[in-house]
Amino acid sequence: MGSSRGVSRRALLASAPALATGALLAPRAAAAPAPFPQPPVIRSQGGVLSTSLRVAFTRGVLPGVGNVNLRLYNGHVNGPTLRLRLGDVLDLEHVNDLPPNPDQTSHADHNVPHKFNSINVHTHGLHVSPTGNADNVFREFTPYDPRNGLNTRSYRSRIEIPADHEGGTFWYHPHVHGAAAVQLSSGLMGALIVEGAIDQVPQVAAASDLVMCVGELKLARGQVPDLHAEDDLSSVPSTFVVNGNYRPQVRLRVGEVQRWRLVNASAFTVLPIEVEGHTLHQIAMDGIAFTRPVERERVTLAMGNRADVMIRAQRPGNYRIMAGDTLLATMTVQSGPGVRMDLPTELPGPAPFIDPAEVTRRRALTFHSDMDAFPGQAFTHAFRITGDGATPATRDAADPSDPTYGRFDPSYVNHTLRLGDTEEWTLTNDSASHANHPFHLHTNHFLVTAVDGRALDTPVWQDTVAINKSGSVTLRVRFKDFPGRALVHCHHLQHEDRGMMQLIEYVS
Ligand SMILES: [Cu+2]
Repeated sequence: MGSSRGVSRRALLASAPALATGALLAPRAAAAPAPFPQPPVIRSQGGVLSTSLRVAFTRGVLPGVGNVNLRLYNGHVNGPTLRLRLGDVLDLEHVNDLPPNPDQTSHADHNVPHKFNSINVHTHGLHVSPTGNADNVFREFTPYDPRNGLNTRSYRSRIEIPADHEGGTFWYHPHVHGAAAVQLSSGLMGALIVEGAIDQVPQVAAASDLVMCVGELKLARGQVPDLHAEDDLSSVPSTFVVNGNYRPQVRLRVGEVQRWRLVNASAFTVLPIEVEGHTLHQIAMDGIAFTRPVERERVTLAMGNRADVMIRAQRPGNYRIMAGDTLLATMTVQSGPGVRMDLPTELPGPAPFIDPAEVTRRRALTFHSDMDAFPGQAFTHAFRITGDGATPATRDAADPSDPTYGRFDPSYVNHTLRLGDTEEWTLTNDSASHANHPFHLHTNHFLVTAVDGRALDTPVWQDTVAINKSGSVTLRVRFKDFPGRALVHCHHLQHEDRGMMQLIEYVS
């Protein structure tokens, strides 16, 4: 198999048989001293990372939270960390051991949540092919179901990482339209690391390299409620976990510098992350290195965003790692002998620049939500993307007030994007009161040049960007080398599942 497991322990869910014998969690203190509980790490060997991700309901005790029964990768909240090098192949077997879908394979309205037991995989942020067996989110890995003649539960994906890919922090999760919010709320996510030039920077190489993948579980009596009728996951209480652990502790010595790979794997919540008494030195955003570190008191990550930050431990004590009012983890700076470690001053990231003269086409998209578009139906809200390329209404194509206007249609290509072109998109959130809508483009990073009408002093390469309430974002993007169909969507996954998504097609 060519994989190796990391040595550090983390909160493991006991499988059902283990639970029956009373064996739950190995206390973390009994393991080798680890700076922070990390998911198991699976590395590529000889240019290939080959492993199996099995998704099944797993019953057990999540320490600090209680009894749970969740759809999980390999029995853990938060899947393994996949660690690759430039030019490697990611060769995954996906085993779907979930029960058959009660609602079978189709649904009358595609934008009503459904098919919670079908999975697939999206390698969020990777610049790889979106077609075939690669980062193709239109595949559906159904569970074994004798009723529909599908007699397999094993699927493969093969994703080639280009040799000139950026080195950085990415992540993976299932991306079946209609099921994404339920499945991420159940703990189906994991970090994906591509090693690259940033890891060779001496001060970065000297620092402990820790994943902090923040998930938001939606638990009602230990389970994620399937959405039926008026059930709405937004109203289910949130339990935030870091690498699958509830409020874990990270330890540093005085003066120690660590590199943290922050991942917002929540389906619902923007995370303004800060550490009491400490400054964060951001070195990368969404897997792309900066050209030099940027000091921040707070790093705000929309759903899907990642930030690599470095932190230098100050005086001994306990410090809270917060996301707004939510305690995510604790940082303990140990008393005793300190160390002297340096922060980097220069980084190898690409210049944050696309010449506006390159832009050959402009598009304007509006993220629009209506609270009572479908009165009397199970799901009354409509989440749409209007403006250029909007999906015609299915009821009455000539009537833009038809509530089906602007919602995802898997058979309608909203935007044809020519490889080699450079475009400028303006994204608007026309709601003053409703949520922030994080925009995510598959396959290509974009350069955010303006937020809420103000040009950024230093534009930022991103693959996901928050569009604030009554706000806007301007971005420039070059469509590079991979033809095929892919998606743009809101990364509030309940909005995505209900239609705030568009089909794009990259063409040669
Ligand atoms: Cu949204």
